Amino acid sequence: MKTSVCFVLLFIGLIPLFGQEFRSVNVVRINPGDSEPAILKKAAHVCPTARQVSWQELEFTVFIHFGMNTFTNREWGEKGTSPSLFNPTALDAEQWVATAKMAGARLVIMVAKHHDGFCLWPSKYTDYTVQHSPWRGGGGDVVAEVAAACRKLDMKLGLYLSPWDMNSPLYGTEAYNEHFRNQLTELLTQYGKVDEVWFDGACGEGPNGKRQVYDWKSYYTLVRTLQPQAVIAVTGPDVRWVGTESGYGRDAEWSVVPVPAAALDEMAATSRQEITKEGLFPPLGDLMMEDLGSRQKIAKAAGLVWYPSEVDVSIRPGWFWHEREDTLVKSPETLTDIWYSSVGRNSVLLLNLPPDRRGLIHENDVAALKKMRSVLDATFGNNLAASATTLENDTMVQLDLPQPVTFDRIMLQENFRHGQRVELFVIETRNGHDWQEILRGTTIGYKRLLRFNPVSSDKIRLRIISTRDVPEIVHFGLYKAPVSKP
Ligand code: FUL
Repeated sequence: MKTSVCFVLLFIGLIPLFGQEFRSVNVVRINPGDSEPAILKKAAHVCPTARQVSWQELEFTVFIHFGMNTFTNREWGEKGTSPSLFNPTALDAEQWVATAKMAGARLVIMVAKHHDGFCLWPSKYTDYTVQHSPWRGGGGDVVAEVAAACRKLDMKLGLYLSPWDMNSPLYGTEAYNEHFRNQLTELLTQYGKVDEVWFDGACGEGPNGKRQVYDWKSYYTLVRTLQPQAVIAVTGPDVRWVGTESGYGRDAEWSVVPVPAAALDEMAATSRQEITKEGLFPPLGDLMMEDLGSRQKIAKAAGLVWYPSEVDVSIRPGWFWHEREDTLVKSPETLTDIWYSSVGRNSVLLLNLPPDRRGLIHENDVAALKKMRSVLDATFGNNLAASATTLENDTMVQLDLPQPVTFDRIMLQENFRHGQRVELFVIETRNGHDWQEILRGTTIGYKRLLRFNPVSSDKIRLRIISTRDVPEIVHFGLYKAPVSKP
């Protein structure tokens, strides 16, 4: 595992390995003559940018879908709905942010404009905003209230601005791109620091029946200029959509995935530097495939990029609040299962909490989140391996405990800042002289959480069977989940 050695070498930027020099890069080209070992080595040294590191370490983030659809009982809305319908009776953005914080999230993404075009801030580029609603006598600004609550409660702020706009008469013309950039500029200059900008790829028809050709590059450049620390998700270059809205990431989730040749060529054409720095290309290719980053996939790639997964899912069936769904809030057990299958599978969880017509997150949602949080705290608050003596070599970490412990959860973490390397591992316990396998897994990445029936042992080891380079395991913890009461 040679953590300290690798750290020092990476720190100075170069790692001499087998006579070749490998640098930490965010994007790398694969040359037609590259051998399989050379490709694996390149893949092992593709690393996150600073903004991708900060984002990954958030682990859990919250989405807030609230707007005209909340009042019309719709999901995508329609053009022409009167702003007079938007009238929450007790809107409390601090309750939203406090609920997210209580659940363990560290960033809240507010949907500032959904596909219907209704703006939750008083944009000066359209009349279709809160300013023309009865709420707060037309003097309200939901985005400002969420930003203030985030500042007060020490939470990060993210913003969602839907490129699809059913209401804008400019939609479907080149002028809409400028209109969109104008609205983006308002959002990114009036509300303080923004750490995530979320673009949906949906491209429906506008009022004139036309679809828009989005100028993504110009949107990305604007975000980089106005809020350089913000990641751009998921129709964006920094954060990848996991490919479903179920809450479940892949069993093998790679943060290093192929990048198409066209994107590399574009980078080369616009940059006088060699291609190692971040690019600004929209996601290309099918992100819904089961296998995105295996050896077979990267062997055929033109290049590789660090493009980590975000799992977005709603706590209810819909993204917006609907009264009929008050009884369909995901149970604490399902939410906990989603946690293991997203945060525990090398992804960031983005959980949607839609406020109701009062402008509050409903009591049922809050109760389910509280229970989920208490189960996770009771499980991961106590690492049973904290007092273990650790024995290590390049492909094995062994924990020796003073006495046997009973555990049914394992947390593994790679030093993801240096790349993602482990492809296959096994966990074993020693009974007498023999080592017994208790489970096998594929990728680790930023974090891998494993669940199994309780096991008691005082010697537990992680053996890496297949890896792309010397792995750097920075966490190997043992935990016990609370026994649920009937
Ligand atoms: C989707 C949208 O169409 C949904 O309404 C929602 O905003 C979700 C997060 O993304 O593509």
